[in-house]
Amino acid sequence: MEIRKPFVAIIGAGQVGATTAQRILEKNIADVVLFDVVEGMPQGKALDLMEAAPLEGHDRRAIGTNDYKDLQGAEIVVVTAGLPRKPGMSREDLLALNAKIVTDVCSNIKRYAPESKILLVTNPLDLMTYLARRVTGFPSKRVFGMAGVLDTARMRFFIADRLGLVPKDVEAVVLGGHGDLMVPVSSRTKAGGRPSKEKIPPGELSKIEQRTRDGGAEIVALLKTGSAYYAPASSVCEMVRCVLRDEHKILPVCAYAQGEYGIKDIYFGVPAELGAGGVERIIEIPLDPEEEKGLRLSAQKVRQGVAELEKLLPS
Ligand code: TXD
Repeated sequence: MEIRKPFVAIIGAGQVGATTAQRILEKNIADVVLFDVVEGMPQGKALDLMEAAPLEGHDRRAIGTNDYKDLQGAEIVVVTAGLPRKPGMSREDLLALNAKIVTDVCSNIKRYAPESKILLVTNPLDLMTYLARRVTGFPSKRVFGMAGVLDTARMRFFIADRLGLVPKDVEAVVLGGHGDLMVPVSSRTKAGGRPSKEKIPPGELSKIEQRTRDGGAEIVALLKTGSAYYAPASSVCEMVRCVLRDEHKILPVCAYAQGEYGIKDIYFGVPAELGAGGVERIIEIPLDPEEEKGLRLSAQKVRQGVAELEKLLPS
């Protein structure tokens, strides 16, 4: 089967990778190349997805592969390869293991898809996105990560659930590193067009903030054998669509900060415009002093992580 351009390549055909492929195909966004190191598995999943096409009514194509050559011509490469967390593990515990995998994957992206944009998903997210840029040397706007869209969706759902609203009618912003110090920007959340603060008492709102920070761990503790993938896949799909359709939508993106919010030279969750070029622009929104403080702390933690990561890498 011939894949048609523009297509998306997904590296890692596990839970997040395969579910992302399903969403991209069934929403009719693009053709998909699904890559994994496990022989037969991406081919099997791609074929299974294609056999759903007559029922789902889409005309997209997917192939599975163990050969990096099939990345040639990809418009955007989504990297989900790596290990997920087990109960009790932090995202940072995955650093050394996933750094090796992401280094290998990104060297191959550089070789076979040098013009592509790279969307990182593998944890620890901010550090793996930094690593992807370092390994490929791609311009920073072409390398970015998914976390804030997911964390924001979680917060939106929790607020909607509390107020009995339709989740899509709740707006929220979650910024910072994708870890325990992420910053739910409650001053910016809106439910049914009104600030959430008007509808939810402060104590309850801060519980929702904490549940958002713990959102990944809550699912890991329930599943016991892996981490979340339905909402992560929806989040990746949203970002991929913005790029392929050059939407310039503003989303929380793990992007390379170059002085915005007083943060420099690290990958970090900030509001950004996503378009055909990748991260077209980082947007600075007003924050209240507590949120600014939280953002600085979160940036410090990411910076420490980058220092740890650098120790593992050849200079
Ligand atoms: O918000 C976010 N960014 C995240 C991140 C949300 C959810 C999951 N998040 C992270 O994504 C998670 O912590 C993991 O680091 C990755 C992938 O999670 P997933 O749940 O999809 O893990 P799986 O099901 O174990 O799939 C990983 C696949 C698996 O099929 C392996 O065979 C494959 O990665 N793998 C590789 N593929 C290509 N190349 C190499 N070297 C490789 N090594 C493993």
